[in-house]
Amino acid sequence: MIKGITVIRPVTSAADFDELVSFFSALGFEPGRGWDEPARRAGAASRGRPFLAPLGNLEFVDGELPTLNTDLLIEVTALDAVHQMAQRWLDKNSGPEAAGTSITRIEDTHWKSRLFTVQPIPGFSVAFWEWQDPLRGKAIALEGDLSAAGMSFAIVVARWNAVITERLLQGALDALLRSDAQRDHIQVARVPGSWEIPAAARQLAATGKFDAVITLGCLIRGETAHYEAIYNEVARGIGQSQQETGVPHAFGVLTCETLEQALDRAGLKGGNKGFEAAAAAIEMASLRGKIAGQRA
Ligand code: RBF
Repeated sequence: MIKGITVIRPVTSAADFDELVSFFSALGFEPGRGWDEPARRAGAASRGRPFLAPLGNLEFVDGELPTLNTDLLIEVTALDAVHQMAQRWLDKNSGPEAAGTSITRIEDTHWKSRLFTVQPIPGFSVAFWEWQDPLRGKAIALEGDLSAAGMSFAIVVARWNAVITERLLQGALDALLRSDAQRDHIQVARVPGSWEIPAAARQLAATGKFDAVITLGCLIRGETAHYEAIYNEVARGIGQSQQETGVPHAFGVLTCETLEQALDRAGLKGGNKGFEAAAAAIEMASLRGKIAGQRA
């Protein structure tokens, strides 16, 4: 139910607002959806520019505070690089002698971290910090890695609409090999059409030889009678094989209105759904190993 935490910082002038937006953009923050409200009464126009962070904490502190100068703390990786970027922004935008702006050196804190504070405009300061032990800052979530080293994969590819599915296959192989899978640990199985994918996927998964199965096909609505019925059965069959064998199955069966749309999704370089399916397979195979390891 809880979605996120927003910290609001009122800014007193349009120039300061623009400076802060420039500073946080320069540091590489992901911009959120900004807003501009026209004045509802005289002089009451307002605007907002959110900057997004992947994690937020609301922290109550009883006792010594993490920093004396600000209550806005931003955890980062590569603190030295962030310090350099902040310094560079200050040099460019406010000049070294500009009154009211400042940046401290990076210093150790009393809580096993390193921290610096920067004041990009007078009256606004923010602290950036990083754990001394890099593993401390790791996300709490259990996540798969994108290394396929030592893993085995089966790829089931439909021959129907081969102009598309061969591209998906190239994308999938590209993702596996670039993630350190070995060629002789990849088994490609060809089937006539998407309809046949689930049965082959199931048989391959049941051998227990593969860490993941990647399914590739292409159904084009305009050219496929009973499109919905076929598609539903293919999706259900692949899902069922995954659940009953416990082997991750990546879903790379395109469902498109037209051939042109299918070609778009099978882009050899960018936007190749075969590549994406293979990346998902690697991640899920890795996650499965980690979850199994946790239980042991
Ligand atoms: N297979 C696909 O992978 N994509 C399609 O778009 C597709 N369209 C089909 C349209 C018709 C009218 C028929 C009869 C089959 C189609 N198939 C398609 C093949 C299907 O997946 C399967 O290979 C065959 O029906 C043989 O079992």
